[in-house]
Amino acid sequence: MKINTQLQNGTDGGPAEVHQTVAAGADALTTSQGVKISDNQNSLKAGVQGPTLLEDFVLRDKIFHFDHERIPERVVHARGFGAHGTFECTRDLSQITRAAPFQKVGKLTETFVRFSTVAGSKGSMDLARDVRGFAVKFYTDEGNWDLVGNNIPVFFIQDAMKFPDLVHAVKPEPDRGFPQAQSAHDTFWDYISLTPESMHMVMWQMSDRTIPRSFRTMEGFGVHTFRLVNAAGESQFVKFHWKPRQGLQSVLWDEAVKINGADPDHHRRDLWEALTTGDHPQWDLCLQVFDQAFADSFDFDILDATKLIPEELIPAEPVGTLTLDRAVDNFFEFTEQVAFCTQNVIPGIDFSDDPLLQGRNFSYLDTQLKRLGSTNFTQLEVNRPRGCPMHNFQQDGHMRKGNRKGQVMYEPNGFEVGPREDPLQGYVSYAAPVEGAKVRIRAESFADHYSQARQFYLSQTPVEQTHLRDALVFELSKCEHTRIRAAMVGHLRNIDEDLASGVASGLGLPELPPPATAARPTRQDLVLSPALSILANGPTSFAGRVMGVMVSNGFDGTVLDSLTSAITDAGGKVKLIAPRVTGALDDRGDLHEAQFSIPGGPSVLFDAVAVILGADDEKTVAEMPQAQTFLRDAFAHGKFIGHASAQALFQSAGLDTKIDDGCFDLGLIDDGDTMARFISSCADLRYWARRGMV
Ligand code: HDD
Repeated sequence: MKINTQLQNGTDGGPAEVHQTVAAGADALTTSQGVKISDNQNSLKAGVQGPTLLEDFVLRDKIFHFDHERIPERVVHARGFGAHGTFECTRDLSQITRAAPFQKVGKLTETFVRFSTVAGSKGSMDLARDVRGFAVKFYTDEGNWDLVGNNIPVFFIQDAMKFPDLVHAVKPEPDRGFPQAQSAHDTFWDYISLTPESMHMVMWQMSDRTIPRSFRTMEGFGVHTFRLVNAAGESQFVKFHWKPRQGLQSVLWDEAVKINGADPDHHRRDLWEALTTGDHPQWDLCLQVFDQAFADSFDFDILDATKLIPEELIPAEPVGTLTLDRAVDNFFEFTEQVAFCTQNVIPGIDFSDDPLLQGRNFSYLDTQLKRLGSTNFTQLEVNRPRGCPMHNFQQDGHMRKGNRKGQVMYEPNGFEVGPREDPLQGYVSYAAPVEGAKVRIRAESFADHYSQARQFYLSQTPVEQTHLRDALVFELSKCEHTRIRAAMVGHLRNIDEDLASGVASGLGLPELPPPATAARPTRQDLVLSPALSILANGPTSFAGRVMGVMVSNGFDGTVLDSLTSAITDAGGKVKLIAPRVTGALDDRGDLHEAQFSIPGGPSVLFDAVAVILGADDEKTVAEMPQAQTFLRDAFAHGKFIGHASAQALFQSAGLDTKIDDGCFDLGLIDDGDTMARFISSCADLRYWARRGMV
């Protein structure tokens, strides 16, 4: 397309402004009515300096549309990031479900995935300590199936009746309108302290699960027990898990706080870069399948969304792989307008009687109408079934397009027009027997609130337990009401006494409050579950990770070359940080363009770092406070650090006497071994010994 760019003056010789006018082959700019626009910079006025005229339909068309560009954000999970993907079946499940994606090994199903944070509004930051949404829409041959999950396998509450209260408690306090995207405030912890069923989820929420390194490094869970139903109408129960091939990884709280300032879009940028550079993230869909006999024998109720089934008890078996392979080309059209509904199921998948799931089934459709403004949101590209046709007699409504043609818009009709029911292929709800009186009651089998919370806490590594305790101290320290802090410690005493006393001491409580009243005593006999730890399920290589390398003029180019090729071989990326973003000259005179200036590229943005300074600039860089913070933070966060000609910076950062086995002198590259050891150590992500934790 050709465009003429001209500087034009106003008719009275007024200030010059840019006008880009149409040239041969280019499209002309038009109004929404298709009328070509001659001037897109100036409104129509009565006289050169006169008032703007009401008849200026070009101006009104443009501003009218602009004024209505915003739609209500999601009431929860407002901040999200979506991507297209493909699901490949790796195990034929036709014996246990007739669900279309699982009928044949190799079967591909298009998907759309949206990750999100729960509490913050659309413009909040990515690294809030929060649960992450993990919602997947499968465009199957038999209709759309939405698996609307989180990165945590349990939930705060057992009954949907409580959801609005929970959300009101965590959202900004209504009188002051803050805090944003935080659970660290009075109303949240007040509500939680009065909701013992939330204790298991609170353990997950205070763990590093809620500060993931990337969307790519977190698990996903369908949370509820669902049903699989086969062609013969037989049913089994199932729980859905997404396991990242990238391995699990989280950041430290201090990193999260700093990342939010340095790059509030850290997670979406990370996924965007992965998608647009061909580093497509993958998750295995794993199923825990079980029958009624297991459900009857299990220690807890499988309908209780505050409980999980340990993988050591029922293994999560891989049945397919999700690959996110395409970024959206318009955020609003896809990520914002995508409408997930838990009730979107397909033949072969059915609900259980989990009261949380039942309530969700009502909420999602309802909220989409509010948000998207019309029942016709199902016609949008991102929401319409893609793997199969949509045929029915629905018509009209706001923004409807593609109504059926002709006289007949109902069924049955004697004109033999239009689609009909299909008793053989159509969706049939599993005929689960139902009995009993109508009651508002919580089942006895939902009463144990502490045993799995304890099991989770004790299944964490010592490092993770410390983080969990510190998170509780941090959050409860933000509560102004001491009664809330004490009440929470009372609950913790039912989970683990050491945890409770650690938190009490971190909060400076004068004495341990009594344990909270518990409907059931905490079980001490649950077997620990290593599957619940992040650190025990980390990556096995540096693939998909980023090494931040600080360079300055005159640096050793061969060290950077060999570091870059070693990182690339390991499947990682290198990003350069230099005093100026234009880059730095190496000792051979070659310019290496940087991605960050030193003030704009703090070490919290990277998985590991290297500092390769040049004699020309070493002193200047060593004197830069941001360069010192770069190194000091990397060191404090337990990162592996490569270095060459960086003595002055280590000295000015106060680290010259602290160099340890997590630091590698890449100047010793001649032995070849240091670089190899550096790269393989980086796969461990952190040198925990430096933080006093092994
Ligand atoms: Fe929900 C959105 C996940 C309980 C009501 N929820 C929403 C999203 C995710 C979840 C991932 C964002 C979807 C997207 O990206 O568009 N929600 C969960 C999980 C839950 C859960 C895993 C518990 C197991 N939710 C839950 C309950 C209710 C809701 C109990 C109401 C009774 N959730 C909603 C909602 C939202 C929503 C209000 C807001 C925006 C939307 O649906 O589309 O309907």
